[in-house]
Amino acid sequence: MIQRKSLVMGNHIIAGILAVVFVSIVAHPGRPALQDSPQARVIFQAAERNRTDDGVITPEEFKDIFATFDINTDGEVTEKEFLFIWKDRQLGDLSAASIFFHHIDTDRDNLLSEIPDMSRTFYYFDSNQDGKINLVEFVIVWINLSH
Ligand SMILES: [Ca+2]
Ligand SMILES: [Ca+2]
Ligand SMILES: [Ca+2]
Repeated sequence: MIQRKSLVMGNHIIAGILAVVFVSIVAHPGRPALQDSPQARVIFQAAERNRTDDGVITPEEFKDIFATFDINTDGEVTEKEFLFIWKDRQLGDLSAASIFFHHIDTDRDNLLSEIPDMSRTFYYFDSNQDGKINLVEFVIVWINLSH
């Protein structure tokens, strides 16, 4: 239950909202117990500052992440490119990378493209559908996608 009288303005409300988001997602039946990923936090912090240092990943910043993986800049990311950058940036073990790649290849053509894969993936990350990806959204979905 929310204790309305104890709510104070500002960061406490934001922290409270994030806590509710966390709890509502974690408490969802069938989901694994709460997990954290320091790697995902590091990626988030770097990615969200790419254009606007505002604590959220915008669609433009999300495209920048995609561009990082598109080594030959042909607009598509192959699994080979994906694994190469994953390894190069030390994002974790390669079996997780492969699982991640195939989860976000939403049309299953073994290539990641902006349409439809990245736009769907952005939508998937953006749990509260406010057009931005916050830290909590990012970490939770990142963990789900790499397992
Ligand atoms: Ca940002
Ligand atoms: Ca695809
Ligand atoms: Ca969001």
